[in-house]
Amino acid sequence: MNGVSELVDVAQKVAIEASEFIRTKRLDHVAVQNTKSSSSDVVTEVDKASERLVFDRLHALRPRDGFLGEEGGSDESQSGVTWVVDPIDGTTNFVYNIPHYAVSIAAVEGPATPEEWTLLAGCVVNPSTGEVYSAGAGLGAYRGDSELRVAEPVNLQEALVLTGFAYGAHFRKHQAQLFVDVLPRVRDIRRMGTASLDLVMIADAQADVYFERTTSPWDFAAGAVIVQEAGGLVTGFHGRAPGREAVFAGHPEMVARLHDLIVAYGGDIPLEEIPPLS
Ligand code: LIP
Repeated sequence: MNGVSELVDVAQKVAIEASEFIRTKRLDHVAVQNTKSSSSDVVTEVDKASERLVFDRLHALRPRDGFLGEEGGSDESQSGVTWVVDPIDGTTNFVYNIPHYAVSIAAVEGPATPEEWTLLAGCVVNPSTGEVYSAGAGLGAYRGDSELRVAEPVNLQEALVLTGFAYGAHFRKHQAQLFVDVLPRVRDIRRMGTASLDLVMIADAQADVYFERTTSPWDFAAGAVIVQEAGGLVTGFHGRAPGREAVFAGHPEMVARLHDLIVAYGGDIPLEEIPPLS
């Protein structure tokens, strides 16, 4: 697609600069500045400063593009392209100095909602390791210069499953109950704490399949392009678009297997029907 490789270059350049900014800031003490949807949903000054940096750089390089950022940054698109940005994905890991957080930058065409967008380009950078994952639609997915390929399918009993937990306490209770049934039927699960890095791990065959609910567009947009370009499928429940209700990612066969297991145990209950904590 015309212009996609330029979008990949821009995403990489800006994500690497933001990653370096974050890495330097992490050398100092980092305090939680505020909480958002719940006491688990933390934000620091560095999240906000990183988003400002990404916004400014993208605006300078591509002034007609739109912007949608986790920390509230937004700008209408005049070009049809919008940047979907998580300035620090995995903020809890960042606060606790666990070296597993990321900058995630995607370019999408059309409305910046997963049901309507076309994914064009994505870049995910882990500041702690310096690893740069990127992909452009039709151009393949890479970690540095190495091309990525999702793992071949295995039986669920031999599958390493990545997942994440929502910030709302009642969602967490439901997720914990669901995993009572899922955990004995898979090799193991990992809750690494950074959705964008979960997705690049899937693209890099470091795990077999990913499933999470309540994810926001900036959590998975860049990772989704990378998984798709690595031969994987990113989808929601019952063939619907991925989004807040669910994101599955992996080899299409693995996604089908985990999807059916989750559905068999009632894991596809609509989010608004999950009961409040008693
Ligand atoms: C977080 C994720 C994490 C997921 C959380 C949240 P944040 O992003 O990447 O893996 O489970 O629900 O979305 O809030 O640290 O940018």
